[in-house]
Amino acid sequence: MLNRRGLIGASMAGSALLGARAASADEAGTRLSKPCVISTWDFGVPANQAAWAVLSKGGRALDAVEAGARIPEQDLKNHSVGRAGYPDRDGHVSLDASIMDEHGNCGAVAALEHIAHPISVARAVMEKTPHVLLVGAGALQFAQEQGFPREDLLTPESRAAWEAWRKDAKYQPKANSEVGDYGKTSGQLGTPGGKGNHDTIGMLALDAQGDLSGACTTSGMAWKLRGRVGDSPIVGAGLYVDNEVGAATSTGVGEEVIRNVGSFLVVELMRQGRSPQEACKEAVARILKKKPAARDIQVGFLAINKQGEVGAWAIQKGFTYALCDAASQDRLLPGASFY
Ligand code: SD4
Repeated sequence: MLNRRGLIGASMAGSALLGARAASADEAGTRLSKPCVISTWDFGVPANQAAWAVLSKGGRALDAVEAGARIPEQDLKNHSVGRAGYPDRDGHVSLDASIMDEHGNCGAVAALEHIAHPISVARAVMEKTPHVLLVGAGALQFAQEQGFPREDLLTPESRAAWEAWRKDAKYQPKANSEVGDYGKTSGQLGTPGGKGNHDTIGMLALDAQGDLSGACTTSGMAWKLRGRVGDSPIVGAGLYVDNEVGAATSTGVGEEVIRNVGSFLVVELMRQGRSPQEACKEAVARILKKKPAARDIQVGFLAINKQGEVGAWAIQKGFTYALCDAASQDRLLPGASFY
């Protein structure tokens, strides 16, 4: 059996192979005080504030992450989560979300249309059904039975962006083939999964009782094939919480995360003694080792352990994450990366 030292040694060897450029300070991660909440991307800052309103009153991490995730879901300027999310290649806004609590309960929805708050539907799946994941028409039917309003989520702005994309789109049945040059031709979306084409809020909270929960919600990759489901609603891929150890979430090209069961891997690495930062780094290294071409796309992991230590690592520069505890409400940090 490998001890902690052996595992870290293996990680460093893997990182060296990848030509890691991150400074040693990047290895350290950050420590927050309890309660605290962290989220992916710049839009995590206002989301964290909504979560903080729950946490600062002694509320449960689960309530905090749901409240926080609902902020970008309802933000009409955010074209990557919830209402106003960019549609699939056929013009359907199709949402994925998952949520997980301190008891290991989880719920998720995938390819859900017409409901602006998939994170709350995911919570309803967790709390009101014997199931974990509902998809498509069944998820919509369930949401409506639960009283969630049905609405048209494609805003005029998102429709215009989709129509502009359609002019040149080749409709190849391949994930994100149309943005495969990372926006060099169109100048529009940028690196798949990167800033400008990022699509997920992953949020992790540690409450005053020391309990962890997580939420992850997205409209997925813009212009995806109809029916495509990413990592965000796949428990273990886009999100995983183990209240004994820590929690992790991911953003970026979900196919690469699913292949490596990324968030579960991060949590298991923390269980074996890695810091959140080391665990995120190793999970990204695993993706790159299996598929070196993944250096051209973006995947980022974010993690927290029971002690409030936080870590993040991405394939490329540009990943940001937001942190919030009593000392600092709106901190935004760049994620360390291999390239
Ligand atoms: C997905 N992981 O559907 C999401 C998208 C994302 O930054 O987070 N992009 O694959």
